[in-house]
Formats: sequence, structure tokens, C-alpha cells
Amino acid sequence: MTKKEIERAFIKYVKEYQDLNGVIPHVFDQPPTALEFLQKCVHPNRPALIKGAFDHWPANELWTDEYLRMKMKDQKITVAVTPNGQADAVTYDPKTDQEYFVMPHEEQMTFDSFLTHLGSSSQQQKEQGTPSSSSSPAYYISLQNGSLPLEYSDLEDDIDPDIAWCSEALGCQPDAVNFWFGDARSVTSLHKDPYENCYAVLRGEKTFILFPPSEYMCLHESTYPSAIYTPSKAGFDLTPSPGIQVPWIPVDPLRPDFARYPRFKYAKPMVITVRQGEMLYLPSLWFHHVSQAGENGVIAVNYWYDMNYQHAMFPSMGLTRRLVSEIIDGQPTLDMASDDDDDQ
Ligand SMILES: O=C(O)CCC(=O)C(=O)O
Repeated sequence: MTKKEIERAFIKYVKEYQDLNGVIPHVFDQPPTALEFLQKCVHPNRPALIKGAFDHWPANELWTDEYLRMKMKDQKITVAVTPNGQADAVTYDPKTDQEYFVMPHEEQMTFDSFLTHLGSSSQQQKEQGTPSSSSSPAYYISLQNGSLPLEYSDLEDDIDPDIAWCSEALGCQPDAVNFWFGDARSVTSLHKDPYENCYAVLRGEKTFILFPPSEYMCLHESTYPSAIYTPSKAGFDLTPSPGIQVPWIPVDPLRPDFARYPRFKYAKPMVITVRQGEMLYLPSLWFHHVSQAGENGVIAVNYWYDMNYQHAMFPSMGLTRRLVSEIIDGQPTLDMASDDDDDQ
């Protein structure tokens, strides 16, 4: 089979999935039972918007800035700081004329200092117009792998420790619960995770642009040398991390460059805005790009449940990556085992 023939077979596969499923998510007007959740979401690996999933959480009423400041006291938290709100993203460095996978500078600060930074950044955005025109750094609480028990244990009583119908459906407890707080400047670039994700928005709104695992071939994954933002007198420097290569998706679905990424024309995004009080079920291995908006910042909590690795979808993704990246695009191996791109 030639590369062209393999590509044509993938285009058919992408279209067949699209024809069968469309791009409209299921909406639950009230939380599903475990069985409904399994049947409509987990088994078919389809996203859903869920209303009323956490109406009973005290956090809905309690989590004002004043309350959060008071509860968090002098507890140090980890904040991702970037010049442009783009952490963990493929970024062009004009100094070296090269693209890197760039990680944020992580700063330890009190919650109070975080709110002060976020407040002055929002003020600047209001004065200067669009979020991207701001010249001050972007601050985003986006630490993962269980940030809630690690750094926000004083807030744990204000929410549920798990999502009951999801735990019942999957037969396990969440692997990690994360706390997110940012503003319109911070955007999360396209990536996937090996988790079933229940994502609750408590303040503001988040827009998820989603692509199913079947659309992997449209996203032009490639490997990039890794670098990290380091604060400098002039703002930030991009410091390369020698010897580290990271596989990542370079396509920006908000400004797609079809000349560089022509297969993106076959992709059909599912766009879901999750408003305050709503929850998104984001199935494992779906690619997601996340942006946010809210006058007073955007707060969310999400629950990551390990995906079922016995499901054929996991090795199928490995096979697809090998065929597309290695055979069609002629790139070196994207080794799934050493692939920690999946934890954004
Ligand atoms: O909210 C965000 O900015 C990113 C969320 C995300 O990537 C995730 O929950 O896996």
C-alpha cells in the first residue's frame, strides 16, 4: 500500500465516524444514572453536557474571592506563569528560528498574590481591549495530577470527593481531582488525556473545541524539542531542555494554518461552551482545546478517572499514530510508553 492509499483509507475512516455521529453533544437536563451515563457516554466514547450535576455543592455559594482568600490563608500554591497565556504549547522562537514545545514557568505564591496578579491582568485587558493584547504575564492555576488535595485541601469540604454516578458507572474512584483558576488570557492547546474527565465550571465559562480520537490524522502530531519559560529582565526567555523531545499537536483550531496542516480540513470540531453550574463529560482520548471567559476569572474543578486500558481504543490509537506519523509523515517513532504529553 502506498502512503497516499493509507491516507485515503484514513480519510474514509474519519468521514465514516463523522457521518455516524455528527458533532452535537448529548445534553442531560439532570444528572444521569450510572447506567444512562455508561450507555450514552462511556461505552460510545461520546461527550455530554450535564446540567444540575453539582447544584448541591456548598462551593456554589461559598467560593467568592474573599472566602477563598480567607480559607487559603498563607498556603503556597503553584501557578503557571507565561508571557502570553500559552503553556504547554508549540511555540515559535524567533531567536533560534525554531518551534519548541514550551512549558510554563511555575511560581509558588500565596493565593492572595495570585488574586492580585489576576486582578491587575483583568484590569489591563479591560483597558487595552483583547486578552492577547495585554503586555503583563498570564497567571493560571492549572497544576494537575491531584492539585485539589495537594494544595487546596482547605476547600475539599465544599465539593464532593467524586462524581457519584461516574464512580458507580466506572467502578472506581477518581485518580485525580484538580482545581483550575484563570482568565481569558490563558488558553490550553490541543491535546488528549487517558482519562474519563468530569469537568465542572463554578465561575465564568469555558469553551471546549473537541475532536474525536478518529480525527487524529487531521491534527498533524509531531515531535518538538522541549523548552521552558524562564523569567528575565526583558520578560521571559525560552530556555531549551536539552535532549527532551515531546510529541504534540501543532494545529490551533482558532487560527488553523491549512497550508502547513492540510489534513485539518477533514476535521469537524464539536464546540461546547460549559457555563457556570454545568459539567462536561470529556471522554478519554478526545483531543481538546480550552479557552475561557469571565468578568471575575474562571474557576473549575475536574475529576479524572483512569480510562479502561483494556478497551481496544487504546492500542488502536497507538496503531493510528504509528501509521499516520511514522508511515504517512515519515517521522521517528512516537513511543506511547514514554509519552507524557497526555497529562495536560
Ligand atoms: O481547563 C483547561 O484549561 C484545560 C483542561 C484540560 O485540559 C483537562 O481537563 O484535561
